[in-house]
Amino acid sequence: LDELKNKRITVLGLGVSGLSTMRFFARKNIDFSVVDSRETPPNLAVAEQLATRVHFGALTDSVFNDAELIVISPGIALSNMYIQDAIARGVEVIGDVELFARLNTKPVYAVTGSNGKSSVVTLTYDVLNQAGFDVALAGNIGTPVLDVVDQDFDYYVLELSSFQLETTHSLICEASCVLNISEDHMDRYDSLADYVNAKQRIHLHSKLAVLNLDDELTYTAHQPQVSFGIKQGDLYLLDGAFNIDGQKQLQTSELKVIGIHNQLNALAVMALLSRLNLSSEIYKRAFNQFSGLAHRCQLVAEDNGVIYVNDSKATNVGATQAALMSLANGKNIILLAGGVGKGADFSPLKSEISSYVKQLITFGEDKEKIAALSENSKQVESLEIAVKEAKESAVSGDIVLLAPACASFDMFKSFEHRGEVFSELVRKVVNA
Ligand code: UMA
Ligand code: ADP
Repeated sequence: LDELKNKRITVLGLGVSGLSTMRFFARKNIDFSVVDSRETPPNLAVAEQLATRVHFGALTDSVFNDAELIVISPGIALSNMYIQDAIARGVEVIGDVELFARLNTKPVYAVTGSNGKSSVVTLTYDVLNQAGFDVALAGNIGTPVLDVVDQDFDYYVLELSSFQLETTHSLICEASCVLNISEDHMDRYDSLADYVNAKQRIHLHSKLAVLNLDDELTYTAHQPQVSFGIKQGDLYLLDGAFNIDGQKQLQTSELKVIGIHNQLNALAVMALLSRLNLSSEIYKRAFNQFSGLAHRCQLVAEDNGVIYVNDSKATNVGATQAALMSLANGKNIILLAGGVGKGADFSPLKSEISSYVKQLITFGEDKEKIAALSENSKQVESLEIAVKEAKESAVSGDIVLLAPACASFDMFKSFEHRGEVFSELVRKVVNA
């Protein structure tokens, strides 16, 4: 902390993590200035009150002139030319998670991956709570890490995005996990390899690396390590049970959320916490009570034998594939997809669509690209029309699934907003 007091610090970005960083510095009586590339960023008034200097609007050559340390928000790429110039001048650029790492003395469990992070960290948090510990859940899931750093928790469970990991160098973990990797955020990375490298940084100072044996991109040379997989690994699934080192620990039916992907998530949780040697009873209680997170494969309504499912959080191809594989019963899915594809290659979806999707209805910015994946597809102008069309063509036994494989911000405020609008529209058509 004393080191920070002697530095000229700039907080870059005024979103959720920028606000938390400012409040942290203010609590510690550390001076800082604030920069945001937007003319009227969120939290502007708080910044004007707490910072010694502010700059709002397009970045210029001079905004970082006197900075010695930049605390950058995850939404801003390190490749930004002004940031690159600053780095070349010797300015240190870190994120809020790195600040947390430098101050924290408590054990940390950290999770990254393309899909399932929030589900896995929430279930990890639930298990530790069942075991009687006082636990903080923070990071990409929503609560910024510096909001909880000062408090006296037994454990920290952190969800970390590739963006956050790019600017994190000294995080020590009791165990760290890369759950799976499929294409995402290709508007920000030059190659899949860059995205993988960012995620693999989670193991840098880990006491136990957790990897997914079914997904080579999660493989690491880091030791010690523990692996999970559907049929292989230190933890795996066999005959309806979770197996650890060849021993049946618990029936998979104890987990109330459906689908193989959720069972794999449960294995990841047990792998992360394996060194704590918690009893099966504790896992059982947590697994029994976990009803899944909102907007992840959530049942919205059942009407005349047709099931409506909201998986608005499927914001990339991998998540949509998982939803189709978990839910389909033959070729019975009417899939609603579309939005902003973030530069993704949608072609991996083709095989699941041909196996499980009887009709594809697409909307939003990338509707044409997705519609091209199937012969039986239709492009529409809004989610409302998509839901109406789906209702008209569905017959008993069908599932109407919103799993867009895209971000939402062309038509909605967030994936939550998209999921709420969908659920509302469904309730309207089924009650009509
Ligand atoms: N922005 C500007 N100019 C700026 C600063 C930000 O235009 O000067 C824009 C960014 O380009 C972005 C938006 O503002 O579009 C938000 O970026 P941010 O860095 O300010 O984000 P925060 O509000 O601080 O929220 C961040 C995470 N957001 C991102 O990584 C984009 C949140 O994850 C996280 O919950 C929060 O910190 C607390 O740790 C959200 C997310 O979408 C849920 N994450 C991505 C994902 O899950 O796929 C990685
Ligand atoms: P994240 O925090 O990584 O976005 P979430 O738990 O919020 O992960 O789930 C995001 C999406 O991925 C949802 O559509 C969910 O159904 C799906 N999903 C969850 N776990 C997995 C998994 N292990 N593999 C693939 N998809 C998954």
